[in-house]
Amino acid sequence: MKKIMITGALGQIGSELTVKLREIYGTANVIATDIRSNDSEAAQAGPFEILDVTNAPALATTANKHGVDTIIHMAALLSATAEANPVFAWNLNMGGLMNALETARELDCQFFTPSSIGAFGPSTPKVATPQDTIQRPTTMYGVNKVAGELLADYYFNRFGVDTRGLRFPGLISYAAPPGGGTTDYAVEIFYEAIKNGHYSSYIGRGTYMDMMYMPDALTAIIQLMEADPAKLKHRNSFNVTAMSVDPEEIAQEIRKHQPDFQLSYNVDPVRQRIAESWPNSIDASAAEEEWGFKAQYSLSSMTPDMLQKLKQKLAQPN
Ligand code: AKB
Repeated sequence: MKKIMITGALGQIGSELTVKLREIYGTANVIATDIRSNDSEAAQAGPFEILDVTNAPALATTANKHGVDTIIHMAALLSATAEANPVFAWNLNMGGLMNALETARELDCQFFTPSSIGAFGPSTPKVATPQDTIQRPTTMYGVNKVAGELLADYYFNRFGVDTRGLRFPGLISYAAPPGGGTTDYAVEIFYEAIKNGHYSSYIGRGTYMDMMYMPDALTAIIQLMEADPAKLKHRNSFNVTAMSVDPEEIAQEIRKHQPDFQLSYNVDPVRQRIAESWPNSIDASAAEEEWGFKAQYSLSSMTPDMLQKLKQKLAQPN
């Protein structure tokens, strides 16, 4: 990776990834793009372009103009929003991916796109879900993710595009909020703990899903992109995880730092159904073996850091 273009760069992952990649590869070498701008560091402190990824010529022109050799394609709808707008989700998630892959093929770029635990479904083994297993998701997001994994593998096998991907669990972070995901409760719970001392969870007690703290997700992207291709048996996409938790376990951990924190439940049937169709825990041993993945943060080491960073953020004037 020498000159990198990121789509969806102002989203939850992109806004932190852009800053981190600029630290490593140089500010001028990381071109952030998104459908709209904002006042974040990712948009303001380096090259930024407005880009709608469903506009194929615009995507190709932007990548060409900056002479990029790597495309990190983040622009997509998350699971709950995709479920509410399935046609739009198909057009954005699949159309955007196809356009980005085509540009990568034309410009001979290395390519990253995230998959998700959403690529699994109710018939997938639920505990320690293997790397290679049944993938019959029942959500539009999951359908997009499975098709996306296959499409990215197709571009590698058919055209030799160096495509790589990760199946992300829910990502917990304080810089930019997630939007429209099923696992967003695991971020909201920290905001509400600090702001109100109470959180009403839309995901039910005992519903386990994998999660990961954002620093581990960023390291994993960079490590995979820098990995020796000769060692990769898989490409799209690797299971990665740091913890398998339910709302109760997160609340218990928050109470170690904020003993009065209260958790109640007001379960949202749509997001609960999505969560129940996903694994309780996934097995990341292929990522560990093929390119050395190892998460640094557990629930207990992440929680004080997340609370402290979020308190600092929320104390700042808007
Ligand atoms: C979502 O909940 O939609 C995402 C994901 C796990 O892919 N955070």
